Amino acid sequence: MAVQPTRIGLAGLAVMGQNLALNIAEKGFPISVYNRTTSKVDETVERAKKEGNLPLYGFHDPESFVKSIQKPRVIIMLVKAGAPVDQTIKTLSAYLEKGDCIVDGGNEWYENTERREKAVAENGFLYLGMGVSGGEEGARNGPSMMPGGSLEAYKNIEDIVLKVAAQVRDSGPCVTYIGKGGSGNFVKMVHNGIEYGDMQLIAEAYDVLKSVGKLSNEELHSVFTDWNKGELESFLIEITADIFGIKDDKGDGHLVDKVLDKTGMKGTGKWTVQQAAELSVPAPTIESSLDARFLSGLKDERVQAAKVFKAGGFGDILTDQTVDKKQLIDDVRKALYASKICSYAQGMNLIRAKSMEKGWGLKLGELARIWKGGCIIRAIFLDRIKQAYDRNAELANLLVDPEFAKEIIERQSAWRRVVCLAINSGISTPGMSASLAYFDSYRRERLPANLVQAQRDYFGAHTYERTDVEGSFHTEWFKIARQSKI
Ligand code: NBP
Repeated sequence: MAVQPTRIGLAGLAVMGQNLALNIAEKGFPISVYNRTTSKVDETVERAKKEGNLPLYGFHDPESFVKSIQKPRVIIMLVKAGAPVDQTIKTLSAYLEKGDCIVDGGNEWYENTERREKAVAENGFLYLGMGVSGGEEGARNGPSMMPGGSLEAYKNIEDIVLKVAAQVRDSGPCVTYIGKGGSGNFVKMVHNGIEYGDMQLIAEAYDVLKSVGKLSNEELHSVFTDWNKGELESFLIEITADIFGIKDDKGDGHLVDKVLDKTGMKGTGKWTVQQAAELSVPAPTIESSLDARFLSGLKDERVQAAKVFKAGGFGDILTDQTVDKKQLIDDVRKALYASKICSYAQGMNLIRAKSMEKGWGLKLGELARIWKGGCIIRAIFLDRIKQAYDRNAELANLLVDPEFAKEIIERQSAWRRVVCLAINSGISTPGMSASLAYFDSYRRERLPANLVQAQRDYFGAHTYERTDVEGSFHTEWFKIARQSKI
């Protein structure tokens, strides 16, 4: 029990809540904690003692929890998104007072945050939707945080989040006030969509190197370790290198080979793709990474399909050509980097489109800055994105930033070689192929869309525009085509 009122409260002590509460306490902010199931309160208090007698105080009932916090109160909720958030708000609201702030730190759908911000305002409470990235480790030692909603609420928590967030040399704490309404949740959602893209592209690089290049796990460990020293340096490349180094403790060989090829997901990637479609923003790399997860889920069907095609003489890999390993490793690195540029270009453009629709005024360069540390997509590459938007905040697409354009041109031959090799070998590289198609479509002045538009006008009188004369035109295609045959 705290003698003095605590500075802040946190409700929801599962993986994220427990670790974030300890992080806040460690930074010197006395914190009250509460969880529906009280054993988690005791567990957290125990950890706070063990981890250095941190100023963390546990409460088993919501009333004493809320009343232990200094006014205006700030309470972070870290419970499962959806109904549990509504329930927690209801429970806490009974004891809150005008001017108190509720902060949802979960992966919430942005419209739920906007609805709740309005609803709690009726009682005089302020509301923030704050995406938190970095998983368990990030929450404990410094996450990237994306708070959006009431600016006044942000001001009440700013001193805390600036200290609790990951700190990156030369670019500061990985947190900033994102913008109004549900913008913090929206940005966190797209961050997760980009994360899906990154993971898929890395998995494809692995598949090509392993299945076509015949690299062993030891070789893969050393390739990814090496890649993590250059332009691909990032958390995801680093953990991938670690994974290839881990032996199976239940048998021979490496653990990665025993892991079932079936990916789980919680929904933020799907929301990102739905939003891209809603806003007519092309996001093929992120979409292909979601489809790849869906296809991975069809494990039983894939096992049956493999049997059907094996019986028809189709092996797993369609070529046994020997490749120059050194050249392949270099090509795959370049293909991965170029594809990554496309994926981030899509994510950033999706955020910009939403920002324009909602009038959020989001600063894309600032987002790249706060993703540089603490979060799952943290990478040296984000510095280049920040610089691109610093050079030109209105940049239509990262692909046309002069630095990125140069990098893509330098890598495009290698990128095409990898995609062709994969196609000829029967290895699917949906992320790399979709990225290349995105690049090849975006850079072309004229696409075959003229024919699609002519077809639309032919069967549906949808009209078309011309390249040489202003206006809207319709042609009786059928009549003319048939008459000319008579
Ligand atoms: P979970 O998403 O697994 O949620 C568990 C917490 O929700 C527990 O504290 C649980 O209380 C509480 N809860 C539930 Br379930 N139903 C409740 C209800 N009706 N009323 C009150 N509390 C309820 O926890 P998490 O993995 O720590 O994630 C928290 C949030 O952070 C989620 O939105 C998640 O998407 C997001 N996030 C997670 C990660 C990660 O790596 N795990 C990373 C980034 C963001 P109980 O103990 O009484 O059941």
